[in-house]
Amino acid sequence: MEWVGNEVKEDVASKTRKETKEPPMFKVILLNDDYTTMEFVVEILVYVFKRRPEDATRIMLQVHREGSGLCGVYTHEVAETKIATVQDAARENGYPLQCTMEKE
Ligand code: TYC
Repeated sequence: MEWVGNEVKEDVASKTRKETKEPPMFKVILLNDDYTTMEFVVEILVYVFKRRPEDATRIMLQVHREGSGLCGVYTHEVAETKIATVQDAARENGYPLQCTMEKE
C-alpha cells in the first residue's frame, strides 16, 4: 500500500500478499484419562506427532499432571488427519484417549 497525495494506491505486491497468506493454524491438544497407558501415549507422540522420545515423554507427563498438552500445530487438514489417526489407534487398542484441535 502506498499513499499518493491523499489517496491510497494498492500495489501489485500487497494485492498478491492476500492470495499467498499463510493458512490458519490449529493446535492439536491431547487430553488426559485414567485408562490409556503412558507407553501408548508416548508412542502416539513419537509416531503420529513425530516427537523425539524425550519430548514425547515430557508432553505425556504434562498431560498426565495438568490434564492436557500441546502435541503440535498444523493446518486444519493435517490436524484433522492426526486426530483421526489417534482416535483409530486408541480404539483399536481399547483406550479412551482423546485429542482435539483449537485455532491458534
Ligand atoms: N493418566 C494416564 C495414566 O495414568 C496416562 C495418560 C497420559 C493418559 C496422557 C492420557 O493423554 C494422556 N495411565
